[in-house]
Amino acid sequence: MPTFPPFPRFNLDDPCAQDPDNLIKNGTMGPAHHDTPFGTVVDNWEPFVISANAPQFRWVDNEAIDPGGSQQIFSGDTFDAGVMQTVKKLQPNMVYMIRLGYSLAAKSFGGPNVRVQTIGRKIGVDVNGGTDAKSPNVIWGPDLFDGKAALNRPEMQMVFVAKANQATIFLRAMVKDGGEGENRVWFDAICMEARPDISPSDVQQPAPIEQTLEQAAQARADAAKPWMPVNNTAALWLAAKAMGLQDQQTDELSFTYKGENYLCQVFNFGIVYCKVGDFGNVKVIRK
Ligand SMILES: [Ca+2]
Repeated sequence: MPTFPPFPRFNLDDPCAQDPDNLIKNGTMGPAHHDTPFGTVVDNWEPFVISANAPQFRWVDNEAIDPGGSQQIFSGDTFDAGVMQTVKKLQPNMVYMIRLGYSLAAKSFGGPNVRVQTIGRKIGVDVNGGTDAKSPNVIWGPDLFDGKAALNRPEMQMVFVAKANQATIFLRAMVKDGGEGENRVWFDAICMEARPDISPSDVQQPAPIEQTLEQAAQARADAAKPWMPVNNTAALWLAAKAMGLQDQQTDELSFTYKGENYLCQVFNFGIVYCKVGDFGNVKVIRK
């Protein structure tokens, strides 16, 4: 059975992030970017924060390997955070390969970048397209704490077998040393392509952990696009009102769990859900 690494060559042409067949959107990491509560993040990517303290995010054009600048994450303190993108229109059971081409890590003591061994990077994938970086379903590659290594590292490559029509790619930075200096990480040149030449049976991949009913209801609520017309005579609505959850933010949303049909609905202070037909047994996930 082949093992990875070594990884096969990419079929995309370098700079691969600019190849029109790159499945990652805005793999050049800019220049288009948007505001988030943590700073600016390049378009088609969103920030995630795992540590209690959040670093700052910033699109920059000071360090990059391909055009359009790069995504920087920085803080004077320790942090564990990154950016993610959900890639859609995937083919279940197809093998895909991803590569973070450039991941520079350095400290600054008020001047040039100083390479250190206390800033790590790793890439991950949720093969179900989930967007929770803390989920045990995220498959993480190895840590790379070598401050001198930035370009086309095997640790920053991964093959995975798609299990749904979408998957979420995570680029994560971990800072161990909160002492002097500013900790900085740059991400650039992210590429992804289908690899029909690799058999899914040749990829060792942990099986996704089964969702609980509550997690399935939460995921469906997260995927909803409030605000929609609301059925305000229904059991879920009446139960939520009785629980004091205040105003609804979605209509009833249907989802399936273990082959059974369920409904959920998002309110200001929680998500209510029940099995279709079992309207006397409404449960709540309080926010
Ligand atoms: Ca770039």
